[in-house]
Amino acid sequence: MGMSCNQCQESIHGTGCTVRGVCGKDEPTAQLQDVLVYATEGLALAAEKLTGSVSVHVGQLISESLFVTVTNTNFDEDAIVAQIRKTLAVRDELNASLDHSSDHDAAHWSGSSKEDFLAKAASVSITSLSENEDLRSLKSLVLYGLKGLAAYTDHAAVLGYHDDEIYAFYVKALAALTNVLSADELTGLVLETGGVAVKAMALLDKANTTTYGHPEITTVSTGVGKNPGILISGHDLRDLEELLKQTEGTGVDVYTHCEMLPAHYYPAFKKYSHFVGNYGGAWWSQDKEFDTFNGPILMTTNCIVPVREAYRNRMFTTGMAGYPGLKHIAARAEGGAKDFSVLVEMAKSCQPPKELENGTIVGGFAHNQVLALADKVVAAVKSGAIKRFVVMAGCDGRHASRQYYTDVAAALPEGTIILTAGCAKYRYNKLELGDIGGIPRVLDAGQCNDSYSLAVIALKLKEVFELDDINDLPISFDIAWYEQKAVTVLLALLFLGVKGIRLGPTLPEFLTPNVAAVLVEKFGIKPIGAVNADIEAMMAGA
Ligand code: SF4
Ligand code: SF3
Repeated sequence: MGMSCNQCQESIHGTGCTVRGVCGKDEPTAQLQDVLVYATEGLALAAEKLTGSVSVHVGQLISESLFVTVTNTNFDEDAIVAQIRKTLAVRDELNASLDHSSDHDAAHWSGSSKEDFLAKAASVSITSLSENEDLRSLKSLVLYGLKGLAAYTDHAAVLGYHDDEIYAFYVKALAALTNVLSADELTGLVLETGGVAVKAMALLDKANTTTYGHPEITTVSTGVGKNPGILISGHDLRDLEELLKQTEGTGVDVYTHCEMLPAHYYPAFKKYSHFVGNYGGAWWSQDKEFDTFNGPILMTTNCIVPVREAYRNRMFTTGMAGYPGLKHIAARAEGGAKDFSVLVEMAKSCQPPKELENGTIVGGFAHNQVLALADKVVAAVKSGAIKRFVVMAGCDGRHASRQYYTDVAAALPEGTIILTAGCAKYRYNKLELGDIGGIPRVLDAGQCNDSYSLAVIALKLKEVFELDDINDLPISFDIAWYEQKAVTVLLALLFLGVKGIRLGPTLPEFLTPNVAAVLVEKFGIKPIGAVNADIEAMMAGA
């Protein structure tokens, strides 16, 4: 039995990835990730038996273990095995404290070797979730929603923010996935995942804005300076903070890459004069950009693409990210900071980055900043200067079909504002789209989790315009997805009652025709179509 993975948008059509992932994940890595998910379900079954709330320790461990399995986060077999062992050890502690022996298959796995885990993988892959393909599809939707959720709760936890209710939901939902459930029960669980997703994004928003201030309108340089630099990618703001502190006064500049771009919008990071700009585009072009960057690269989370020799010895992972052969920067000790000195020392002997472009990107339109401009925005809607908002948040990816998003952005009529978040923005954030009365036509709220900001803005507009239904606003949703965080964001939008979302570049491979039909019927989800036809429909409110 080979690997079986269908969790992302680039999954092989018709079968999922069964030999080697399009992402570069090989069979043993995929199988160990399945075992890790299964072990995490075992932990949830043990935690479910406890009375009282789920401990922070267990909640955070669940977040970490699921996060490891998010697309393009961790390709390192040994790191995944270590996480399986850690998860099983805590499960065993819980069961011992309850004097409980579990009948979950993973009950006796504790002393297993990597080979043992691999031998068990076939029985715990995604296909084992249910023999019925529609039920399996619904379970997959829940599981992938939980994986994305886990990334967000892990980021919040890193900043000291936890939510008992979210952790209790992990336990309930993961335990439920091991049971036989009806389609109705699973549909309920899907919607509940969306509700918890809203909570998790709100929690992370609170963690980020309380720690680093509210994002402000910011112009970010895409050029390069004369000093050597360190490039930081992924989503972890605390790693960035510690890196900025440790590079201050060293003559080494810090640049953001991909989803770290929005860090420039936070007030707390503006004081660092060596935090100079953003280098490159979305994650999938890193195999070219990392080569010309010339200095060390730190991947704090996804998305990692197969690492080329040209920069392998300059690339580091940390947190839940991992890649075989790369040096991993260890977790911080309680109350301490991570030690990035190896990157700083390496940078000092590196050439400055080679210039790829020399422009600017404007962003920082998270909810607080947009609400500060609310009078202006509302007046522009009332005067007809703004005719429609189009939410184009989500992920970017490799497929040429994503040119659709560039073409839509370029062809949208002048009275439209694009609301974005996530790396989807790289398809159009360097186009000259102008402004409407001083309001830029692309408002970037931040990382994918900052899609929460877009929901807050929509809800505020609904209140200002005294509407009963969010769908009566002049807003269309034209979302791009790739990995499981986008699944989480999608479920959050559905929970908030958003209807008629266009989803592309393709609908998820893990949705069976029957499950897709339910989403179409209940929520009006539709695949993207031709650029002009979609624009015409969106402008007409369809
Ligand atoms: Fe394939 Fe995506 Fe799974 Fe990678 S994460 S193996 S590309 S489905
Ligand atoms: Fe991008 Fe990987 Fe999803 Fe945070 S960096 S949005 S794909």
